[in-house]
Amino acid sequence: MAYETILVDTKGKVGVITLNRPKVLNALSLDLSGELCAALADFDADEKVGCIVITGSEKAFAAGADITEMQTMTYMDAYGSDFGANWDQVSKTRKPVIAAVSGYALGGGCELAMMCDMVFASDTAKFGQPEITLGVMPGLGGTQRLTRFVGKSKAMDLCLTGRMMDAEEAERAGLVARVVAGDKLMDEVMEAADKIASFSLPILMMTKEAVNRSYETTLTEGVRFERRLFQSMFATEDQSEGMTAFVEKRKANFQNK
Ligand code: DAK
Repeated sequence: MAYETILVDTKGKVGVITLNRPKVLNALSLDLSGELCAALADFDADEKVGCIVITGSEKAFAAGADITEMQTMTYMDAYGSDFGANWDQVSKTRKPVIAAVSGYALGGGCELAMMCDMVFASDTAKFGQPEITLGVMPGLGGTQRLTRFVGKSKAMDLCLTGRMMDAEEAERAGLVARVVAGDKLMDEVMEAADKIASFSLPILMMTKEAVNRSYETTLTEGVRFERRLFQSMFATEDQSEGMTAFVEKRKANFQNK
């Protein structure tokens, strides 16, 4: 499918989506969100893809939702179209998704990064929820996900002052998994994505589901859910292959079965 606001590529078993509106720092327009969700759904359905990467440019992952589109929006425009609901597709993606962030990840850009399963950041990355400066508040999960990542005090600091935090602070706070020198970001991301994609896809998806469940449930229920999933893995050929390969001192050859 031909896209206008994103670039889509497959490298080995890794699907790469690059946000591509450089003139407006990858502002997240309605068109872009539709194309991003469509590309994610395609990669999710493609059995040759085991991991997905979302990235932007060196200057900006994304500087937020497109302010020019929202400027004249009315309440009925927003409510009537359920503005923003399509973004749920990002967190519904069942395969692992890595956000590779360079430069600005602001507003919806920061929220998009947080919808992914892990964030790798270049040392130039800047994260923030500056919506307060525009007379609104975060609306794509910022007040909820950011609080779970960095805790209440820092989430309040970021949402109420609109300030940006750099990559080092974001890593310290738990928002970012790894900080990498700018020119090495995509190498490190692709190395991790290749590694992830080399494992059994159903087991990866179950692992992702279990980690995400920890946000939605009590510890007792979460541990029970994890145990049930773990037990179910003995019904897969990949469990047998993985453990047999270890015993036979060879590399496992997973078949996603
Ligand atoms: N939207 C539209 N255009 C943007 C933009 C944005 N978010 N960010 C930057 N641009 C445009 C600029 O207007 C400029 O365009 P021209 O003037 O060249 O035509 C171009 O990108 C380059 O930007 P600057 O000249 O400003 O570049 P600087 O390096 O000087 O500054 C900056 C970079 C990132 C600090 C600055 O551009 C900036 O402050 N940008 C806005 C950041 C921001 O406030 N982001 C939050 C947006 S609100 C929801 C859906 C979405 C959302 C909420 C709810 N629902 C559906 C429920 C999300 C809301 C947001 O994200």
